[in-house]
Amino acid sequence: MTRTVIRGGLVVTAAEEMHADVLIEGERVVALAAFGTSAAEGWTADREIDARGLYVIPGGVDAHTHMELPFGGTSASDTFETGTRAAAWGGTTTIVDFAVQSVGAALREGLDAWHEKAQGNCAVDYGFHMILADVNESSLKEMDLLVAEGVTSFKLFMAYPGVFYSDDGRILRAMQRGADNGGLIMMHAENGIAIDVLVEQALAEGKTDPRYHGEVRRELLEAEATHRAIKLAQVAGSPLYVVHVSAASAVAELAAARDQGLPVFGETCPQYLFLSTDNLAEPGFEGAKYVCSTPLRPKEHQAALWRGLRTNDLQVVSTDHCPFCFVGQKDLGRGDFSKIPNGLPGVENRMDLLHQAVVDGHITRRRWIEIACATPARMFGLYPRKGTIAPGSDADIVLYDPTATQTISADTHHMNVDYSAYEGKEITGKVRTVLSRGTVVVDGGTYHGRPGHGRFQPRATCQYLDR
Ligand code: DUC
Ligand code: ZN
Ligand code: ZN
Ligand code: ZN
Repeated sequence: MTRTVIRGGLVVTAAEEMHADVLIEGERVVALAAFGTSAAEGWTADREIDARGLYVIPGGVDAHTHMELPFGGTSASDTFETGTRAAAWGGTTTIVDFAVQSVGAALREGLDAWHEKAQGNCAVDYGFHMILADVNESSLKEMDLLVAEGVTSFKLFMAYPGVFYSDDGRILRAMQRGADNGGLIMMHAENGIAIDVLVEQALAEGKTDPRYHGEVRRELLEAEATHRAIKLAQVAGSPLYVVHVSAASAVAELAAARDQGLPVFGETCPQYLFLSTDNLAEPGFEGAKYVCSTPLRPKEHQAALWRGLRTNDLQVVSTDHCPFCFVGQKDLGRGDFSKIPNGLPGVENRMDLLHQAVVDGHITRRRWIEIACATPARMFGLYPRKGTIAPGSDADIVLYDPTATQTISADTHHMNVDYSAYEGKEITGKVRTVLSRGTVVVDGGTYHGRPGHGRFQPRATCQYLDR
């Protein structure tokens, strides 16, 4: 087995920071030792990696991606191959993507189809959540089987009537089943029925520009749905994970529930922390680049999101990576904002943007690792295999240069999309080297990975709950 030593870096995990050397055998971390000690100096290795001046951090865990998702009459532009390669470039070594149940079809059919897309194509490890688009007796039963094979979380939609939408009765049934089998219910919390009325009215008034996407998807309708989801989960005795929280009032709903001791969790995304309705209102059709759901909010909401991340009322930052090209895809909504495919690219940018948040003083260095690596791993049953650097963990490790600078741009990114939502943004910090299960996949600006290195990761149930 290849023995690798990473020497002289600052190891940062959610729990601690220490100047330590890391010993890897094959795909696993086998030991850490304070740097300069005789233990570490005695290690012999086939390969030594010099990490002086660098952070040695766990590979990022992005628990919310949509590679090649069929949506809005088109399909997300990153395949599992291109999207996981971009993830690796950005220091993310595990993604959890969403397999989709079609209405009238079995969960199995959807899951098999997503395995087919991913198998043999991924540069880094991956798992699946399952989108429940058709809750019925047989799909409820199938949930148990999926949990047993490591697909332990299920996304439901209060939005998108006619596509993914579930009514409250179906939601309650799925939550009851999840309470029983350990599956974690993930909620897209927006009142889609009300939103569709507002969409129709806006279009009738000739309001067709991208910025109206943000106006009709009202904050109140995110807060209302978040509140309703929490109450339904309480009735079902089920934990709840609310995805892509963007509104301050939705954070307040989560905080109130958590203060009551309810097992309610919240995720936000870099786009809500760094972008705003100002972007949606960019001239011409530019705003289409920023159309996603939940929508970007006025800038004032950002402070509540950062505060939520600091107080742990929000626990995870994932990307909801769902890229559509500006030319040829976002275009579908010229003259009708409701036809712009919803989604933003970001899987490559998350670790850097959150490091910038450390530099800017929004979060601490350890909190960076907690919200981007450790907590998503625990939330979705991957810890400590993923999300930390400890004896026995997979050697998914990033050497991160905290002083290097870079400018985010579509000219240099690796995602298969023709624009960047963060074009021109200057970042202090940059990925130097990325190991995925002990294999160097990125090193100093060169890609060494290959499709098929990434393996499916069966997951345990949520590790924040006693079962
Ligand atoms: N939101 C998006 O922006 N894209 C895909 C699905 C979703 O809920
Ligand atoms: Zn969603
Ligand atoms: Zn609180
Ligand atoms: Zn999503």
